[in-house]
Amino acid sequence: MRTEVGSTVERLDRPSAYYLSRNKRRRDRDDNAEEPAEPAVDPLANATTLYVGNLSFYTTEEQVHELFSKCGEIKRLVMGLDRFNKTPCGFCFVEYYTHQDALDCMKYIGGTKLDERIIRTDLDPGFEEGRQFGRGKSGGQVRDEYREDYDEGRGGMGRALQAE
Ligand code: GTA
Repeated sequence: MRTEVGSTVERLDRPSAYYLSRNKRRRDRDDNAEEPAEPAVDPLANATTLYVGNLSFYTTEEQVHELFSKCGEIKRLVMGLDRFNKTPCGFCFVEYYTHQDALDCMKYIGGTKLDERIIRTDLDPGFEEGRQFGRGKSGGQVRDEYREDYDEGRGGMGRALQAE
C-alpha cells in the first residue's frame, strides 16, 4: 500500500457542498410551502463521520483503517458495497469519536493519495443502514454508471457504456 499523507492537492476542510446543496433544495421547496419552514439546523456542526470517495475497488478495509487511524481512533468503518454483488464499489464511511478528529482528517488526509488515487473526504451527518450500498442502476455508485473514461481501479468503462 502506498499512502502519501501530506501531499494535499486541494483543501477540503470546508462545509460539505453535497449537504449544503441538498439543504438549499429543501429550503427552496419550503419557501413555496404554506407551513413555515423549520429553522435551519446545520447537520454537520458536530459531525464525526466522513464520506470517503474515489477509492479503488481493490483498496481493502485494512488499508483504509491504517490510513484514517492517523487522525484519531476510528469508531466505525463501513465499506461501500455494490448492492447486488456486495463487493467494494469505491467509497466508505469513517466514523471517529470526536468532531475534531473528523476535521483533522479533512485537513490532512482528504486530497492525499491511497493506492495511487486522490481520495475525497466530505463531512457527513452520520451513517444509516442502507447508505453503504451504491445507488446506481447496476448496483455501484451513480458516478460509475455515467463515466466516459476508462478507470482500471473502478471497473474499467462506465457501466452504462459497458451495457451498450
Ligand atoms: N456525505 O459527497 C458526498 C457523497 N457522495 C458523492 C455520495 N455519498 C456522499 N455522502 C457525503 N458526501 O449513501 C453517499 C450517498 C450514499 C452513498 C452512495 O454515498 O449518500 P451514490 O451511489 O449516489 O454515490 O451514493 P455517487 O455516485 O458518488 O453520488 P452522487 O452524488 O449520486 O453522484 C452523482 C454523480 O454521478 C454526479 O456528480 C455525476 O458525476 C454523476 N452523474 C449522475 N447522473 C449523471 C448523468 N445523468 N450523466 C452523467 N453523470 C451523471
